[in-house]
Amino acid sequence: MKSPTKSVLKMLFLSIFFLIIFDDHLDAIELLFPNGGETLIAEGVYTIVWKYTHKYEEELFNIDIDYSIDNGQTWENIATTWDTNWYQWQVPSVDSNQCLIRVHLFAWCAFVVGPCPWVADIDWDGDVDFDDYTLLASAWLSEPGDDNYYSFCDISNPKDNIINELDLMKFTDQWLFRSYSSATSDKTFTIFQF
Ligand SMILES: [Ca+2]
Ligand SMILES: [Ca+2]
Repeated sequence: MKSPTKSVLKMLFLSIFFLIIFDDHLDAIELLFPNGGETLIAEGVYTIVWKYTHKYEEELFNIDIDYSIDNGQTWENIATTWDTNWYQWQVPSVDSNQCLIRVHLFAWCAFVVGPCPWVADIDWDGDVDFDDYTLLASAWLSEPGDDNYYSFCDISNPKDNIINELDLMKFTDQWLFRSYSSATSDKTFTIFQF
């Protein structure tokens, strides 16, 4: 049986390893149209198009679409949609060459209250980062009944009522996972009113 000290050392070692290696941001969204330089006619109907990837089959995405006519100083919501990559937009009656579109995606899980169960987002704020790591570390090697036990740190599959390497492995798999992502037009576009 390992001593707690050895296990903590191992945890620190693994932590340094994954902090260096696993720096990818998942579920990025990319706006394709309008992405800057276009001229749209006021009150015309255009298709806003974006793309994104699913990291997990089980997750669903809500997508908020906003527009700005003052280069991002203020935003108006166009619609909230889900799990699609386009939206037909009737352009408002405005005249501006300082227009932007912004799409914001966030993941959720059907029939689950709280964070998606496969996400090591221990503090439920939408991403897996140092704050979650701090919670995991403070519950390290604890079991139910211990003062420092925190059940949301038991993210191993299956849950086994101890916070140990299995939870850390799960955590490293999901390091820097984010359940949200935004994309804005690269440059302004024009809405032209006759
Ligand atoms: Ca978090
Ligand atoms: Ca566990």
